[in-house]
Amino acid sequence: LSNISLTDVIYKFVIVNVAVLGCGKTTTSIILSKLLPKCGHVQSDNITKPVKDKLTRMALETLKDHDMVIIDRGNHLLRERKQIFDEFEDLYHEYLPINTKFKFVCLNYVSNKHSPELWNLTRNRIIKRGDNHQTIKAETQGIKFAESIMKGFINRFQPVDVDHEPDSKFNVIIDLDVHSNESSKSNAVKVLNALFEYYPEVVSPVSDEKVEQAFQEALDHKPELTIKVGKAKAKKIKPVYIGIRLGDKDKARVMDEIEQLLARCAAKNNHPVDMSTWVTLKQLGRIPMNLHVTLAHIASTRDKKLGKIWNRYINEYFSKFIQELNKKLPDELNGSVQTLPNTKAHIRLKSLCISEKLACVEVEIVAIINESQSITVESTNAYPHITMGTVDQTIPAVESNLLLQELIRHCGSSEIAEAPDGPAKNQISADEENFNRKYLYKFPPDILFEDLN
Ligand code: DGI
Repeated sequence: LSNISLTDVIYKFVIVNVAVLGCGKTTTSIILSKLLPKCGHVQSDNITKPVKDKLTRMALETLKDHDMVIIDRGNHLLRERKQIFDEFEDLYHEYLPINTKFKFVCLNYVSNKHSPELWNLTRNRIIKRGDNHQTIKAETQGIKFAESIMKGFINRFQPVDVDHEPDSKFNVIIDLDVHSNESSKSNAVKVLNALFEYYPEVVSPVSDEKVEQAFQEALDHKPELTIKVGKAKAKKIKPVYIGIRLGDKDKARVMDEIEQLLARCAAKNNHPVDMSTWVTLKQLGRIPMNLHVTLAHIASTRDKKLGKIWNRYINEYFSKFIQELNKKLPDELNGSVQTLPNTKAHIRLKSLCISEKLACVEVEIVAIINESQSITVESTNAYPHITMGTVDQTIPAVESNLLLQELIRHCGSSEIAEAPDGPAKNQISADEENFNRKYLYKFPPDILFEDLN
């Protein structure tokens, strides 16, 4: 290394796009690679999986006989930009002389990701492009599908931030516009002018005719590689849980029943009634907006026996409904609660269980009624329940199971708790240390909630 003087340094130029779909990255990249004789173009869309560091390796390979390379990928995330810098540093010596240095040029396509103009222009382009793309087939997969992919990119987009790494590592940032119908041509011209200004030794001026010709040729471009996709093959929805939902009125009624139960027990005055958790939950607004009884949770598929219960709900009872859901867009369904048609459930309140951490109501699922099939009541939870809330967000609702297990096992069975409407005697006996802050109060036997979704 010591033999290499500064004048021996070889500079290579790496042009990095930062954009969302339809900005004209590929079109602009093609124009530039046509007009800059020593400029190569590598495209992430042409890489089949696994991707790993292939794009950087292709760029480095290209730089063996080019001065410049355009990395044609969206790079809409800081992580992707950082990856480029890191990989160049780690890998370049496998391809290029050790005295190579890089000038990183950023083509910044997006100044405001919320701009309606940007959305309209890019959306129209992607629709018009139809299936003429390696992976996004707007025609076969449908406009909605293409839109959902585009929105995903826009939502995740992290703007160029010159003051912080990784973007502070760019040597030059060229701000581009996606406003006009000929944006790719005007953007290519902007890039050529900026490169000429910064690096006149490597870039020469280009005539308008040549730009126009390259633009027209770029618009005619058809991708070489095409990855076959089925119609909206994409993602399938994955239910997270199946449960019985309590509506707003049912929620108010459960809360009222709890208040009454606690008041009755307090009035008896022969057992301690600890209101603190219940009061805390109410004061801190920790009672979930929507209450439910979980019938089956996907986490239970880890267990062979419980997994069978999950499978019966998903693949047997409700499989048709889930198939119907799969016809909708995955993004629309993400995080949503869907109501099964023609299906109602009846439940009965059994006991209120309270610890310092949470409150839950143990329930009996009396029946699940479906118009066209009989459904066996079963739950992946040993003790079906409604979690009424945990005192802080670090305590997951799933802890209800532990409390119920502990309390009910301690009593032997929830059915034989001592006081029918008072706290189970066992909870305040032997194991005082552990149990004096955990209570089980039995509801009267006739509190039914019918026709729940
Ligand atoms: O997803 P990108 O690589 O960012 O976008 P692209 O270059 O593939 O462009 C998307 C579509 O829009 C493609 O069919 C070409 C077309 N297009 C790109 N730039 C322009 C353009 N069409 C017109 N009329 N004018 C442009 O400047």
